[in-house]
Amino acid sequence: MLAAQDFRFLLHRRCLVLGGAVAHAHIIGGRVIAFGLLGRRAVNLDILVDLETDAVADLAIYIDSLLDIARPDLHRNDLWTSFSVRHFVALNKVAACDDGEMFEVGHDFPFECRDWNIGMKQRVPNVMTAYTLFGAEVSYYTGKARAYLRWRGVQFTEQLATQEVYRDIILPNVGWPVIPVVKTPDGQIIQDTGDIISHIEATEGREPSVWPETPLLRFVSELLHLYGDEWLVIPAMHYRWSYNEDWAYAEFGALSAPQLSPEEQYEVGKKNGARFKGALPVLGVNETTIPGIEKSYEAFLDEFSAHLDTHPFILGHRTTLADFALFGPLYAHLYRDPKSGELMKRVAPRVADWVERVEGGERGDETVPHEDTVHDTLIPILKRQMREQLPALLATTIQFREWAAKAEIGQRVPRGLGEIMIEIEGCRTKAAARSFPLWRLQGALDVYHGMDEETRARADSLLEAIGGADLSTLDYPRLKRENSQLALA
Ligand SMILES: N[C@@H](CCC(=O)N[C@@H](CS)C(=O)NCC(=O)O)C(=O)O
Repeated sequence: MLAAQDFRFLLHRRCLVLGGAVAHAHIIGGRVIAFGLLGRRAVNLDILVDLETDAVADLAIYIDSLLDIARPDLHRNDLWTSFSVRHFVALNKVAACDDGEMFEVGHDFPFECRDWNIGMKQRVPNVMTAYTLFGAEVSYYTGKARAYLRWRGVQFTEQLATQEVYRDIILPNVGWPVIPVVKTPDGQIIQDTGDIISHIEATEGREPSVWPETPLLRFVSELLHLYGDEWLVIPAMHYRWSYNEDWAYAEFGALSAPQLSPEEQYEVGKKNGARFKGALPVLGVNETTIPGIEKSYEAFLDEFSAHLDTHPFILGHRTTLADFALFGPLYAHLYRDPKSGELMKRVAPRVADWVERVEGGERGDETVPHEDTVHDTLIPILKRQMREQLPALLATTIQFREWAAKAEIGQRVPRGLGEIMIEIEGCRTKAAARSFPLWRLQGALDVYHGMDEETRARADSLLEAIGGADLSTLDYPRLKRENSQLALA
């Protein structure tokens, strides 16, 4: 075991690409707890670097030590010559370069390392034009936002959502403790990954758009947004809290109180983590449903693997919103949590590979427009979504209509509206009727209702084929976003 403090590293995340091989490590409470080379692609190296100290040498020594243990077969001197470090994400620090110039190290910042020297190829963004992402590596929706921001290519730095950040930034601006939160270059604070993505797409106007160009695929991307955000949260939370509980407490503690000892962090993490673990009954994760959740998740992994056999990304040849949406559950919880990651890498290495590619900012081929057809290999996943999530959504709309009938326009919609029954692979249980999924569903239905007749007919055939025909006539009172909350429109 390496003690991180030996190298004067402070908590942060990194990606290292070592001539195509990748070193992977986690540091919790100041200790490296897992590392290894992942074969061919990059990855997060959760190391902690204080670039204000003797960073270059420290980093090199640290990586050297990791490699020594992880891959003693590799000859270090050979590696250093081709060594480069990509994606120095979230290093919200200023580093002095050899020639004395100051750079802020931020998003996607390439370093070249030769003979232990790191030369900086690209100046970092002016802070005045950069976004700040407040979040955490352990967080589902932060992973989604980070992958999007990195792909979008906007300048951003990431700041850990410590207790102070919650107190000074999140609570005063958002009103409740939630991550991720983005601060825009003009000082606006935005919560909700959907709002963050829509805002940046609209203000930056970059090409290609995160949404596929064609209307049917755009609809499918919104359906999968709904699935990734609001249904795959069930297996994500189950695997985290059933198989990675202690690890999660250590992570929660390390992020909110990095200054404490590992033992103290664990205690803090246990307290903070209780709130998240407490969501299990809300989601319907219990002894009755766990067998169904595991069966469904493993089948989903098979289906997604089969799709990835022939298509690099969810909608085909390039990254879109659908990838970021599924990346939410499939990264922090189901890939990065150690036990869950083991499962994914064992039973669905293609999915783990996709996670690494999306995490690494891979874009695919952006020169070819999408054809407006849904690949056959996506159908089993959409069928699974409709089979499991649609009944829960329909039941939630009933509760929502009842609530709305007594509410005023503009009234805040409660997060939970009552109780519904959910069913996953034959396992039935009670769960909360959560209102937020209706917001994501509204986004998908708006695309559906905006289609021309010809596209709508194709969408109807798709819905018929996947068991989603009920969506075409579904109608419920409209929702809007106000002050980072849902309100009755
Ligand atoms: N719809 C929100 C969900 C954000 C969310 O649930 N974040 C989690 C962490 S990954 C959280 O902070 N939850 C606190 C809570 O639900 O009370 C988004 O997309 O940003």
